[in-house]
Amino acid sequence: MKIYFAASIRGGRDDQGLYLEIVNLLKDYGEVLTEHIADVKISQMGEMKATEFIYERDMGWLKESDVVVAEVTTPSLGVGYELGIAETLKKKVLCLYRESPERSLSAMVRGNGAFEVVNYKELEDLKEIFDKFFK
Ligand code: 6IA
Repeated sequence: MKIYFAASIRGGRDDQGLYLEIVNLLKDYGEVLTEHIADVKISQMGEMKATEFIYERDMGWLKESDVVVAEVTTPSLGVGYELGIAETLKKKVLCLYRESPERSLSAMVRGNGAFEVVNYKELEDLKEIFDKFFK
């Protein structure tokens, strides 16, 4: 099972520690192609490689993946783009969102029947969510 994990980079890195924990959990279900998303060395400025290289590499991994898991709490243009491509490629998609009174998930994600969108509160909730999704 090849898993494409998508999460915010330029959109903001406040949840980087959580991304690391999610990647570690996902490794119980398959190979995570995009492990670098959780890398503490990738700041909000992103990975220090040519943007064209990153785009081509990430799109290659997206095509190769069996499923896409996206942490969508921090809004990110890149994640939104990847989700649109994943839908076109007919990938199975799980979006993870932490609800809070001061924000609301985009209707393009929440309202899209092609995605499974799940609210969660903390890391401990994810095992059950993943067990169901990967079953
Ligand atoms: O718009 P964002 O940067 O928040 O988009 C994040 C999403 O796009 C992630 O799910 C990644 O798969 C992908 N992505 C965007 N930028 C990068 C990156 N470096 N390295 C790896 N994946 C990326 C940023 C650019 C750098 C040349 C400064």
